[in-house]
Amino acid sequence: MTTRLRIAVQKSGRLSERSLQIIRDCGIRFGSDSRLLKEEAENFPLEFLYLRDDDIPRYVNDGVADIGIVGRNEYDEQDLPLEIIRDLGFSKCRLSVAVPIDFVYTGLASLAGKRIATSYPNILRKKLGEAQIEARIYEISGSVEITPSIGVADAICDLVSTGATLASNGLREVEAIYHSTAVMIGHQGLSQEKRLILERLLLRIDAVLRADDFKYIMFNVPKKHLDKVAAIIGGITSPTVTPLLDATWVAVQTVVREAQFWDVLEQLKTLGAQGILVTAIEKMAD
Ligand code: PRT
Ligand code: ZN
Repeated sequence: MTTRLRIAVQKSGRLSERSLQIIRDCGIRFGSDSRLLKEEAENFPLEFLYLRDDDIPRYVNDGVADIGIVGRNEYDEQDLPLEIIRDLGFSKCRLSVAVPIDFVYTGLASLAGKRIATSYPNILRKKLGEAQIEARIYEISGSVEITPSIGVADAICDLVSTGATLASNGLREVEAIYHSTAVMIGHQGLSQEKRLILERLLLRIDAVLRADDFKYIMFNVPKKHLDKVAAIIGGITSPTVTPLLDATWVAVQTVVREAQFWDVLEQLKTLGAQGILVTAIEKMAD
C-alpha cells in the first residue's frame, strides 16, 4: 500500500475554499466533493479529511491526520503540542474586545471584575493574566455578540474581520488582543516517508505562496536612469535589461513585492518609465 500524507481541511466554512485552492494551485487533482468525509488526490500521495475546524488540531495531535489547515486562533486556543509548518496568510482576522456603546473603556483595566463572553477563553485568559487583570470569563460557543444585549455579559472577546457584526449588535471594538491567519499545522512525529511527501508538498506550496507575494513588471526607461531604477526595484534577481531600437532607452523586466508595488510604480514614473505592464505570477520557485 502506498503511503499517503493525510491533510485535514475544514469541511465547509471560511477556510475551506482557499485551503483547497492552494492545493489545487500546486497541481494536485482531487474531486473536493464536500459530501465526503475523506478522499484521495489523483496524482499526489495526499488524502483529504474534511472536518470541522475546531476538531482539526485534535485530529492532528492524535495522528488521525498528519497535517491540517486551521486559523492560528484555533491552534493557540487549543494549545496542543503541534508544529506550525507554514503561515498561509489568508483568512486574516483579529480577536478583539468589544463593549456596548455606553461602556467607558480606557484600556484592559476597564475589564477588571467584568463578565466577558468569548469562544476563546484560553487566549483571553492569557492576555488578561499578562496585564494582571481579573475578570469573569464565560465560554460560549457561538453568537457571542448578542450576550451583552441579553444581559449575560458586560463585554465580549470575539473574532472580527470587517467589524460589521459588532456594529449591527451595538458593540464597539476597543482593543485587538490577538491577530490570526490560516496556518498549516503538523504532527510532530511524522514518519520519514511522510516527511518526504510533506517536503514535496511544501516545495509546491511555497512556490504558490511566493507567487502571490510578487508581481512581474515590464517597462521602458531612459538608459541613463538604469542605476536609479535598479536601486528602486531591488529585485529578487538582477533585472533583465534589453536594448531598444532607440539606443537611449532600454526595456526592463523584473519581479517586485506586491506590498511595494504602488511605491515602485510611482518612483518609476518619476524616472520617466513608459509602457509599464504588470502581470500576476502563477508559480515562483526558489
Ligand atoms: O463549522 P466549523 O466549526 O468548521 O466552522 P466555524 O463556524 O467554527 O468557523 P468559520 O468558518 O466561521 O471560521 C473559520 C476560521 O476563519 C476562524 O477560526 C478564523 O481563523 C477565520 N476567520 C476569519 C473568521 C473571520 N475571519 C470572521 N469574521 N472567523 C469568524 N469570523 C466571524 C466574526 O466573529 C463575526 O461573527 O464572522 C463574523 C463576521 O465578521 P465581521 O467582523 O466581518 O462582521
Ligand atoms: Zn468551528
